[in-house]
Amino acid sequence: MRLAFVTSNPGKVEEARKYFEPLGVEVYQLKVSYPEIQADTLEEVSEYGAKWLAQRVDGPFFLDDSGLFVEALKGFPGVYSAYVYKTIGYQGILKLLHGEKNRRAYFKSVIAYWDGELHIFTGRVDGKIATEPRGSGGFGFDPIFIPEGFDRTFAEMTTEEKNRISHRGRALREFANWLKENLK
Ligand code: ITT
Ligand code: NA
Repeated sequence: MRLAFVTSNPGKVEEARKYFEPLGVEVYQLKVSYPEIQADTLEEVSEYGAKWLAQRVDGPFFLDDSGLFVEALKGFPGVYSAYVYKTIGYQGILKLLHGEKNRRAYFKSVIAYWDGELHIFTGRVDGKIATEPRGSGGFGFDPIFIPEGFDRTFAEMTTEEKNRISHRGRALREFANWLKENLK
């Protein structure tokens, strides 16, 4: 089976590929841009995007909308994560948290799969924001995020390690389990 992943982000594609490879599913990147609406939740953003794409893309596809939610910043950047990353970057988040004791944060991923109907799969990982960036793996905010139970950032992990515990890995697991049940 081949699965189209609509995204501009090669880091996400790499993670989905690594996840699905052992299951005999080939993931390929479909670079079609879609509107990301301003909404309160990642679910709303991904649902709107998937329905918009459904009218323009042939065949099944999935997309992934993710965000980093920082407790001391009342959930910011959250649904604004892509914009924040492009503007102030992870250094900007570190600056906003300078001197802050509460470093708690979580990542969340919402995968929307369209096969004529919409299916939503989510995953979350709790952790904390490091005081300085570490590591060169991964992408985005990975150098500043330390998942619970570890002392390394996501950027200091291999893709396989990150997939085992990450928001995206968890959403991909739900997605893969659903596919197993529904493609019999
Ligand atoms: P799309 O084309 O798939 O939308 P994007 O990079 O814009 O790619 P998102 O809107 O889902 O993706 O991501 C919001 C931001 O959060 C973006 O800057 C990402 O780099 C970052 N991000 C998403 N997942 C991440 C992860 O697993 N680790 C670190 N940063 C992540
Ligand atoms: Na995006």
